[in-house]
Amino acid sequence: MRFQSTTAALLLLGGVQAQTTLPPPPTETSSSETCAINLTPSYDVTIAKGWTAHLLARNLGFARSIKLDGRGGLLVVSAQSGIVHLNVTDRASTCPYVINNITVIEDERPLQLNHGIELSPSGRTLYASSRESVWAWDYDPSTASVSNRREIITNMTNTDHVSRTLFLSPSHPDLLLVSRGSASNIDPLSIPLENGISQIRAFNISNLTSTSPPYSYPSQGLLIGSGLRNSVGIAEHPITGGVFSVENNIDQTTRLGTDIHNENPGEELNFHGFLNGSLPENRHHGYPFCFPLYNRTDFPDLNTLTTGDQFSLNQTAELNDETCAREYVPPRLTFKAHMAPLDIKFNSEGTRAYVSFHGSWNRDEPEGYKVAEVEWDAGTGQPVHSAKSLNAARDLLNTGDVHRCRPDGIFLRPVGLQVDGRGRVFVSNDYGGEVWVLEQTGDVEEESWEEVNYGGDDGNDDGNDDGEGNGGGNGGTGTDDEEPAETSNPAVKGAGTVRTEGWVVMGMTIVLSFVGGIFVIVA
Ligand SMILES: [Ca+2]
Ligand SMILES: [Ca+2]
Repeated sequence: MRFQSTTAALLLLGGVQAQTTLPPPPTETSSSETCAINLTPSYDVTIAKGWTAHLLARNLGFARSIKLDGRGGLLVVSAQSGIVHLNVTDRASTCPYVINNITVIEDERPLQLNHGIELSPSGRTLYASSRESVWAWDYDPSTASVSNRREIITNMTNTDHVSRTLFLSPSHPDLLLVSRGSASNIDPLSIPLENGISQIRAFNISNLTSTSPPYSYPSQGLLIGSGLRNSVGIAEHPITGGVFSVENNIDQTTRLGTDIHNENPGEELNFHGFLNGSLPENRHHGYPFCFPLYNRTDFPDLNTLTTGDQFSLNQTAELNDETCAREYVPPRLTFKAHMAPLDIKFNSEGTRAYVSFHGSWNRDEPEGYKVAEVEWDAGTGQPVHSAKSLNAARDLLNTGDVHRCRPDGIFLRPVGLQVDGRGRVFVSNDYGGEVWVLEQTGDVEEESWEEVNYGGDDGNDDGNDDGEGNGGGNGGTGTDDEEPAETSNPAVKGAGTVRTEGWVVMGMTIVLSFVGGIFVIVA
């Protein structure tokens, strides 16, 4: 995220506001019609067969990460406005709705909370982050109030990527994981590990007192992963405890002088090992040297590269595709370029993970603007799909027409995810200031899971691109996590619709290139 433009967006979107018109309580039980009491979206979405979606709340400003407090509260970080508590109830229905909103934390400059939120297992300590620091408060869920603020981690400020995702490990709740992104697209500052840039680090919070000095991010904590350009979503598999993150990859990419930015590199799902002391020896995932191939079509100097293999932008004696394969950990899965994954959350069984894709700005044909699911093997704790898969992410909730995702309108840009005890998926939307709820109500269509790989053993090497339509058009003026647009006040006319259509979905001018160990401007 780049927040100099976010302030304007907040002003235009109105910041956090009390919800003044509340829906009446439901009068029926267990009926899809019951959810008609909820809000009507102002734009179209499509939802996968077997799932329902409805809009739960709006007027939440630039809604980023969300957290269920275990007492019926959904906490929402509204960037640079504060944290709001939505009192969510089902009453006799399976359709959640919001009774009221309570402001938990006002915009407390110079805090400037902008993305991350966590709660201790007891639900009594709240954590939230700014670009510079992580803060903790005592939290009372019965009154949605905080007290005793203290700064626990600091020294994280840099330009460009300023969201600091917080993740408290369920298996090791003494460890708070914090992700810090790069200061530019291809950032030489991320190379020395002591800069603490493009890393995930874990901090022991069990021994902190109210008078403990804050940790310094670059020099303290346990290194979970490096070479991670901007890994915004972190999750732990509920059965095995394996830690994964989703990473936003570089833009405006060229290889050997050829523009490849539309289809490569892919976004990444990375595996970080376990917090029980068995972290892998090699924790460097490649950035800013190596990047994963997604689409092989017309890729310069392809040789034997397949989807998921990491490549270098140029081939030198010091840095080339072989170096990438030898020195750096490849992603566990690769997703279509520029979809901008911002969160990942598992279901309780560990059989699937939900991923929010904020949406693209750096490609001609827009992609993302959706919530997808990725199938997982609960026993191994690893994705079912191979690292070569082109379609590991299956769409659940999509923007109806991504070509309409322009800065002058409200549309779906999913950010934070939460899964409740009933398996429902809560989704925040920063550009709409909204929260959606997804619920599986029937069987999914298994035929939609046809596997497409590049290379590998299945022989399916047909160059298909995940069934992406050739919709033409020239949308994509939306932005991804790192560059929110200067939005104008959305004036979307009329109400949108929620359609069930199966799995059918509805910059920067200077480029740094790493050549022979030196970063050069290639324009
Ligand atoms: Ca990588
Ligand atoms: Ca990107």
